Amino acid sequence: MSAKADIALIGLAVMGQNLILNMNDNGFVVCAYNRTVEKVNQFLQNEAKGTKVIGATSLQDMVNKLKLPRKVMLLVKAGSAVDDFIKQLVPLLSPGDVIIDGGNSEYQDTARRCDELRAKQILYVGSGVSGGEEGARHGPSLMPGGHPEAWPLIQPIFQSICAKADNEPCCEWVGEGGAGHFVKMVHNGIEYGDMQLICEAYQIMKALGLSQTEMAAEFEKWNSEELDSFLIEITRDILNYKDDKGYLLERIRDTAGQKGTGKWTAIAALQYGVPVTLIGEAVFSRCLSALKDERVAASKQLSGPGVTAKVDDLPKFLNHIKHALYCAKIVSYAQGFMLMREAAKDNNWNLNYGGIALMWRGGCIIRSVFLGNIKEAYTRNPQLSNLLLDDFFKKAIEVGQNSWRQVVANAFLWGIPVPALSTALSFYDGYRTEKLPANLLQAQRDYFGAHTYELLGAEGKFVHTNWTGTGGNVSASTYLA
Ligand code: 2AM
Repeated sequence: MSAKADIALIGLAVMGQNLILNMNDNGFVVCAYNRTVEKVNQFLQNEAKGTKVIGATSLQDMVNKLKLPRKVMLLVKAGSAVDDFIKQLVPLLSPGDVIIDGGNSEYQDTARRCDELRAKQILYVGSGVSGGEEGARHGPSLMPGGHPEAWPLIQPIFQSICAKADNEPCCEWVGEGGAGHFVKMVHNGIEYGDMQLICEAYQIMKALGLSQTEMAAEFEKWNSEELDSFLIEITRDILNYKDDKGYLLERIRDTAGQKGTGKWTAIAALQYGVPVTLIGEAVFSRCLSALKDERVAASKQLSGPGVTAKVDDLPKFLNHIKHALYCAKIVSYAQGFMLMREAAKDNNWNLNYGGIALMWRGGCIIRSVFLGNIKEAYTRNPQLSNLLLDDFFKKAIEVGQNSWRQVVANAFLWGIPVPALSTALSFYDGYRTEKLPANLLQAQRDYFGAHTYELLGAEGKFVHTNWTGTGGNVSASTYLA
């Protein structure tokens, strides 16, 4: 039989199946394969019935059915499953063939695999795929990176199946090595931040005594304004959702799960030394929520301010909450882009920040009108050093910052936790502060550890002071604190 498939896809869980059907809808012939081979036939006889999808009974069979250069996409569990398949595939492939990992792999794993396969002349791609099952089926956001020679080979397929925003594909080449998976990781971190901010807004509204219907109406309104986004929209629907026992939301246990990509973003932020504080707080908030039993016990022992949340003008305060959420969201994205910028420097990636905003504009979980504004900011100035310095966002914070301060200050006085809203405000105030108290910090470090400091006006020259007269004049050059 002559080779006829445009691409093979390994991994027939929901995401894999939906991507195959999406490729099929777009006119590509896909060869499906799975570790548990029975699933191939099940898929062909059910979900893929009546399509052009073909199946393979073994990896060799799959490879034989592929047009040259071969393209094989993996949608299997991140980790050793990816390495196992690569190991089995390499002897069956030829130089110039492409392997794509569409799972949630760690970007350093992708960088390593890309290097290892480059040596074997296999073009490796690690691609972020976002949008959940729906996105995979009807148009995900795709963030491919890896061996650049693979891009022209997979571009027609990727840019056909992806989401479109303002008629442009939400898929562009991200960069070398692990760039695609890094950008996907930051996307997921930002998703954690967006969700946490919405949860804090909900918590404040609840404390103010709003009913779920009233909250849903508020989210509905926000969704027609600058916060127009998938996450605001689903929050409205969740608030409105009732089953036979009434509203479901209040019956859901308040302990958040996580699969790790938010944590990876926070770890990367610490490693690169970038203050991605909001995502960090979002991850820690999930950790705190998971301590349900401890919280229940503590709630009986630890006192709060003993006041009830109350405002004179509720509609006005709800508008404050909206502005607070919007301003904090601007900070969160500014921080995420700061992280990508630093990682790009370190890894020699030439990241296109406007292109990344466009990739996230549609198809994925954080899709929003806001990302269109970010895209425009980078179109106005591709060298923009920080989103906060773009005129559009500068203005938005000017308009919203008093509201933001009202919400954070009141939440603190009422004893309502707002870790993401408040850390964003502290970051904003820190970022715009010309002189931070780090002069004292440097003095302390020099006092106890002779770590030296620079004098204003003599930067680059490190000096030590014998603060007590007994510590000596020798500076520490190796010990770090
Ligand atoms: P399976 O159907 O044979 O379990 C999501 O779990 C997908 O990843 C499934 O297609 C699953 O295959 C595959 N998968 C999970 N762990 C795997 C492993 N260690 N090796 C190969 N495939 C794996």
